[in-house]
Amino acid sequence: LDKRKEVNLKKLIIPTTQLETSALFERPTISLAKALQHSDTGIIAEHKRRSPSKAVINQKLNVQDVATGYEQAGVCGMSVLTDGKYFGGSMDDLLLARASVNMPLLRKEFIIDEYQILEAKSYGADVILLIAAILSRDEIKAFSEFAKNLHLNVLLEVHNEEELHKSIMPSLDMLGVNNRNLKTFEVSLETSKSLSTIIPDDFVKVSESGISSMEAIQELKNYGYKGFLIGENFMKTDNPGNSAQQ
Ligand code: IGP
Repeated sequence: LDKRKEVNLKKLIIPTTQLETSALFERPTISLAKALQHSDTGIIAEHKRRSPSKAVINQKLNVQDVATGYEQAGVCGMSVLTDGKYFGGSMDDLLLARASVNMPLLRKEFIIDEYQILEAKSYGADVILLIAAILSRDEIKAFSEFAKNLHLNVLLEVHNEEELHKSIMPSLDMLGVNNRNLKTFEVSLETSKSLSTIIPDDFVKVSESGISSMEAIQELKNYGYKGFLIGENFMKTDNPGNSAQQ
């Protein structure tokens, strides 16, 4: 089942009018970009059961416990994978995380349709991810403006210079550099370092993937990064909240 088919089926089951009248749709959102600007740790901790690169990471824990643990650790925000096919996530995960914590929540998803943005808001997200590798400049513009109108933050993800140049626009709040190549799954923090100089200063910079030590975070801070998206390193342990505390 590809994303397009999945979204079209969802539209038949829960029409947009229903999303827009849900109770959570009225909830005032929390800005992750602001939280990152005022934090000295900058950690965005992810809930991730499995991934195409690693298969099983953690299938035992429930999302409420993970969310509560992360919040107690004092992270800036939480990323919740909602993709089922590759990451074993669901919209229920987002909803359960929302019911458990008050920090900013990112819906981690391959967004290809405005419907998914309405859905994110009505399931309690504060932030959406847009991935430059799978979107045109026009789509990035339309989706980010759509999200801004709903008072959601937008994190735009890039992996190379070309994607970055294609994506720069004022409707984005945060620019994320994915250290993982989505085609080869190779991870290198050098990607964040080399792209940092060409990201304009008005965006909050986030480094994503493959971060596993305080030293790495310290180093990335020297390159201007304010946010650090960490999944596997926390999720592979029995107590992700405890791991996020260190
Ligand atoms: C987290 P890691 O290596 O700490 O588990 O990575 C996060 O960056 C990664 O899950 C991710 C991702 C994505 C997943 C970054 N961009 C896009 C799915 C889709």
